[in-house]
Parts: sequence; C-alpha cells; structure tokens
Amino acid sequence: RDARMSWWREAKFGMFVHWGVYSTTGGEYKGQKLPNSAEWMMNRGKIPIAEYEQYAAQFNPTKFDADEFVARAKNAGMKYLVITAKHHDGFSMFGSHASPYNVVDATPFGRDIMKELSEACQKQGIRLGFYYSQAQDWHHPGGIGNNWDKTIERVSNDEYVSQKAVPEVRQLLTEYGPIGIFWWDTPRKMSEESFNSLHSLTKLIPDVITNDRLGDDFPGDYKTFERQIPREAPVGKDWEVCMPISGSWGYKLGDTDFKSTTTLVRNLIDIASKGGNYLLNVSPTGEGTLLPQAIERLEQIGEWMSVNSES
Ligand code: FUL
Repeated sequence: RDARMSWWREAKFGMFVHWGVYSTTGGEYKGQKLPNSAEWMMNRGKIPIAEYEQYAAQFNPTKFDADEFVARAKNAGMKYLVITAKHHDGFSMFGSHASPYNVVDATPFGRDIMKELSEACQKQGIRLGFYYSQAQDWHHPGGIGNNWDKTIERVSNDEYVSQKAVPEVRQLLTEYGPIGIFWWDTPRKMSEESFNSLHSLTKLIPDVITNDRLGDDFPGDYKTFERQIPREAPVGKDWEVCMPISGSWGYKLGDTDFKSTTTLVRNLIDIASKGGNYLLNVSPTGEGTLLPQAIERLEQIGEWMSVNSES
C-alpha cells in the first residue's frame, strides 16, 4: 500500500474539475438562479429527464483544448487531475459503451473528453483520476436520487449498477491509460453485491487509489474532506481536502465568490503542513474554457510555487 500511495503523498496538490451538461447554462434553469452548486441544477430545478437531455444536445465546448487545460494545472504546481467522468445527473463525459447518454453519442461535440485528457496527462506527466457518482444517477431508472420525474418506470438499483455503473467503471479503468485515482462520491445504500462488484473493479488495477466515498464499509485509501480544512490532521490516515476555487463546483453563471490567491496559497500551506493533499476545483464553462478569474489564480499560484517549492 505504501508503494501505491507514495506518488500521491508527495503530490500535495491536484486539480479537481467539475464539468458537464449543467455547465452549458452555468447552473441556471430557464433563466432562474437555483440554490446550491451548479452541478445540482437538474435536482434543484426538478427537471424531467427528457427535458434535461436537451441540454446535452446543446453541449458543444469547442474551445476545449486538453493540452492547454492540463498545462494550466501543471504550471500551477499541481501533480494530478481528477475530473467528473459522470456526476449525479448521469451524463457520461466519455464514449461510454454502456449508456448512449454520453458526450460522444448525445452531443454535437462528439469528442471523448476523457480520452483527450488522458493523452494530455500522459504527455505532461500529470496523474489522471476519475470522479464517478456510483450511487446517485438521476438519469437511469435504477439510479438513486431522482424522485421528481414520475414519468419513468423504475428498475432496481442492482440493475442500474450492473448495467451501467459496473461496465462504465471497468471501461474507465481499462481504456483510458494509467488511472491514478478513482474518486467515488455520495455513498448511498446499495446491495452488498453492488458494493462488492464496484469495489472489486478498483482492486483489479493494483495501482489505483480510491477515496472513502464508496460506502461506509469501504474506507478506501484516503479520507476526503469537503470544503473544510480539518483543525487537526486525522491520525494515521491519508487525507485530502477538496474545495472549489469559487462558491460552486460546476460553472455557475455570475459566480463572484472566487477565493483570493493569498487564501488559496494559505490553504495549500495549511493542508500540506498537516500532511494532507489539496484538491482544488475549477469549473470549465459550456465552451470548454476557464473563467479569467480562475486562470489568473492558477498562474499566480504557479508563480508562488516556482519560488517556494523544491522541484
Ligand atoms: C458532493 C457532490 O454532491 C457535489 O456535487 C460535489 O461533487 C462534491 C465534491 O461532492 O458531495
């Protein structure tokens, strides 16, 4: 385990990326600002599945350039990148073989974003990780979380896991080059069989590291803290703090809550000095680029890093 964790322990700083269909409207639904982070748009707006699919049909981030994107992380001193391969809305940001509701088959863009990032990461020596919402899936009739769309005929959660989550996780782990991290999110009650089938997939790849959000009985390799830096480091545990650079994880139109560069650097020092990692989230827009506020901060952190870090 120590051998597997060593690069991660040294990495200290990574980029988290929340990007999906919700980014096209900046989290706004019919011109309405919704509470919570933008990636919760479908849930907050109680948007029917068929209607939300129309946003996918508009997803066309033609300004996205994986090499440039990864270079921004690298120049900020980040050593790894974790991106939402599938968030709670159920939309797969890669050419899924298990669900046609994906970026290659259901958008005008038609490009496999995860593949492009994987290639760029390999070229630039950045480790790639995938965020995957294994329990909540508001699109699949067996996924957890969508209790507002009454028009769909429900199937069992086991069916969702075996037909969508398991094959997608397997595909992500085996067809996208070396994967450093598998980042589970929002654990919910599932059958033991479902848990085990997901868990055993990550075990197939001996090097892959997981966080602690698959389920209560699966501590993973490290503990995730969300938005908050612990006052004291957890004893005898690896840990990471994930935090959005602004107020929202997904791109939110009119977001003015960007943290200052000073705050971000202080957070990094605070976390690193306690032995943890900092996973700082940025939010590409529907066009596939970052807002100038994020770019500026990443560049300033990079300047600070080049003066103050060893490598
Ligand atoms: C949460 C999710 O519900 C948020 O949307 C976000 O992905 C965050 C990192 O984890 O619990």
